[in-house]
Amino acid sequence: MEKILVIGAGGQLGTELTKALVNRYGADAVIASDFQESVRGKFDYCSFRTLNVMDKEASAKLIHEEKITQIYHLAAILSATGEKNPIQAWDLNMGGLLSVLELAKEYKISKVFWPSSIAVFGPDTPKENTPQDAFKNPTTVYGISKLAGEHWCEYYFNKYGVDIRSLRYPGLIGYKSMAGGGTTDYAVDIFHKAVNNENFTCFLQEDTYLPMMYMEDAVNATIELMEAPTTAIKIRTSYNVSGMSFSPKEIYDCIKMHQPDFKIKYEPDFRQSIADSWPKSIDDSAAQNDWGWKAKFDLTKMSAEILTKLPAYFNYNTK
Ligand code: AKB
Repeated sequence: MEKILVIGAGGQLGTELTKALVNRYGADAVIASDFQESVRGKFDYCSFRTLNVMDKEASAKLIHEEKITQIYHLAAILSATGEKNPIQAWDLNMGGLLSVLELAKEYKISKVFWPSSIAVFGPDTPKENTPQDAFKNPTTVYGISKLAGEHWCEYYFNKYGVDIRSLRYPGLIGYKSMAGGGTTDYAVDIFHKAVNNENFTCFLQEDTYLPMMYMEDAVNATIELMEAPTTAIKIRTSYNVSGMSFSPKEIYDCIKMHQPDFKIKYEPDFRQSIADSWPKSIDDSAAQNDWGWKAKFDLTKMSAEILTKLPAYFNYNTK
């Protein structure tokens, strides 16, 4: 039987991916883990273990005792938070990955998933329809760690046969978690402000286009990649995946159609230069061709769904 360990399960992606894995493989097949004990309550439907991925001994013990066969390693410090403490971001993002790769080799883990990001690209990357193999000169410590991580993943596949698979996520937008310190996270926050009838101050300029993806698409992409036959996986660094692209003005206009009184103002800060260094849209033809990827949500469909479901999920009183 497969036994799946999700590391960093309490974050934005982990919260939804863990649930999807349990729905698919059953509660007995999944262990959620996070270094924060406080997220335990999110996982009343499966086992939860407190785990700091930097503690290699504790990770090894858990993998050994629970006979783990697959790992989804999601723990990371995102772009904006990473710029406030670059060394800490590097230590966690690189140290965590290297520890998981070593353990995967040692314990013969059958499959590992590790998220990369559009942050691997930089100011000299073509901005429109950014190709899979485009030039990469990341300017954030997060992007540098993701680019190095992609090469480590490929190295462990080539050298040790570790079946590690990865996606370069765009900004992920869901309604089940608060924003997590990313540059794209304004597009998570904006919904919370809108449903609470508060004004929104956006830290990016109104015309800043970025690639984004609804969480349901991100979860599906992840599971589809992990279930694809090994022979279909031609890229062992990380796959470009595309969902939608929009600017702050466009998402605001979309929300305003549902909430006509909603107000926004723009106060760009240090995150503007991070956003400016990233692509505006992504070419994901390799993912489409190799394992059949196709996103289902556009901005309109995503916004309607979030505005409907968010208030009840967070128990907001939105009279
Ligand atoms: C971030 O903004 O840092 C992340 C990402 C694009 O990887 N959402």
